[in-house]
Amino acid sequence: GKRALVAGVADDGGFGFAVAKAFAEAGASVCVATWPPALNIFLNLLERGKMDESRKLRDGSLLTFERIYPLDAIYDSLEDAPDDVRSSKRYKDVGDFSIGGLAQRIAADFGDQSLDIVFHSLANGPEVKKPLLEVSRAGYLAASSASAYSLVSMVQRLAPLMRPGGSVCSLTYMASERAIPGYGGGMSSAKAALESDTRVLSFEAGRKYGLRVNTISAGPFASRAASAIGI
Ligand code: ZID
Repeated sequence: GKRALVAGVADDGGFGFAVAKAFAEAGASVCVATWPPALNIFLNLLERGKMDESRKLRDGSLLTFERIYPLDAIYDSLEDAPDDVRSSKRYKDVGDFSIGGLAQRIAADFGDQSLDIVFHSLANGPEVKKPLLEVSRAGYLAASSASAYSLVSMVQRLAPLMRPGGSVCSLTYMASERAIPGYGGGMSSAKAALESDTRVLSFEAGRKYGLRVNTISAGPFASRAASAIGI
């Protein structure tokens, strides 16, 4: 069977969960990667059965995750994370939460050529409510780091673990190509980068690894992230 990794699942209310569920319905085993600040809450919800209704698959069984990895996609290696993050409550006990750490864990758990699908369903724009006219350099770069470079880094580190013919996919938003008020904080810029990077990565990773790289421009969905901007 196929194995999928969905990065950016921390509850049952976002695209990542729905995508993970669809992969499971199609017969794949599904691993997810969760932002450390949200990891404990997610594990608690799972354990206490709070998501059993949404986990229900067509055959009556419950969606289960083969692994739940910690992931903070703004770090490529553990050394990149500042000490105050590494020693903070939500991060200190989860092990290597970087993208490099994720790749190492997957390689250790399943070996090389063990992944068929990598689905990137994460974004973060700390100043998303600010129009571009008011966005700080730090806010703009943070949005690009979490929402665009994270894909580049994931392909760099996970493509070598993927089987030829495998597929990488992310989610974007039309504000990359049209001016849409309310999608601020440099998130429109980050999505434009994500879309351009998708074209270049599909060329490069297509040739080097035989992979496909795509992005889907999503419609509105009242996830946790989207509720922050009033969707
Ligand atoms: P979500 O909150 O369920 O998922 C985002 C996840 O990212 C969360 O689990 C976070 O914990 C995680 N995360 C944040 N920072 C980090 C980090 N540094 N490292 C690791 N994980 C992190 O929200 P979602 O399902 O809306 O988002 C999933 C993807 O869909 C993101 O790429 C979105 O940009 C994208 N998307 C969502 C929507 C939407 O409506 N929900 C739209 C387009 C694209 C959209 O914004 N009209 C208006 C707006 C929109 C569409 C139409």
